[in-house]
Amino acid sequence: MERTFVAIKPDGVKRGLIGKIVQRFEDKSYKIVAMKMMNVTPEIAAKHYEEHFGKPFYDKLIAFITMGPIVAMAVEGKNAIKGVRHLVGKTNPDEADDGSIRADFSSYSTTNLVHASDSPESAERELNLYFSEKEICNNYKNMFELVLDELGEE
Ligand code: FUP
Repeated sequence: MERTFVAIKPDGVKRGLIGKIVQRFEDKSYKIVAMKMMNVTPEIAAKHYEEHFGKPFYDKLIAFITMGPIVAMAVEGKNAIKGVRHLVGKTNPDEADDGSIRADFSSYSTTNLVHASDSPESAERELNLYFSEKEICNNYKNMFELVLDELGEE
């Protein structure tokens, strides 16, 4: 099982898409083990996006992610890091696969609704940035895990 960090960005919150976006991850079998609505401070934003510092879109990116609340999530599942990125779609919604969240709900790279960690290292770093260990609720099994248990599969 992998754990990854996902955030519904301020555009997703303001557009009333929280439920639809969360549903995509649940439908795919992923388990949400932490979730909170929060405002991203400029300090957290700078840490989150430090790899983009100095790029032409950096200032707009920081302004956008701090302009209203996000919904931060820790999401678990088989190959969840790659799988969640696939459900989210490419950075530019016009290049994202049909059926991905970004392709279905956005046309702009800046306001592309969702962030998802791009590697195990990023996932660990971002989960630690947004959540403390005691906020993680992995003491339950979802329906997919219960079915796999019945089959004796991991
Ligand atoms: P992603 O991993 O798909 O979220 O994309 P990146 O980490 O490359 O970029 C992070 C965010 O920077 C994107 F979600 C939106 C913003 N961005 C732009 O606004 N323009 C660009 O050309 C690239 C990224």
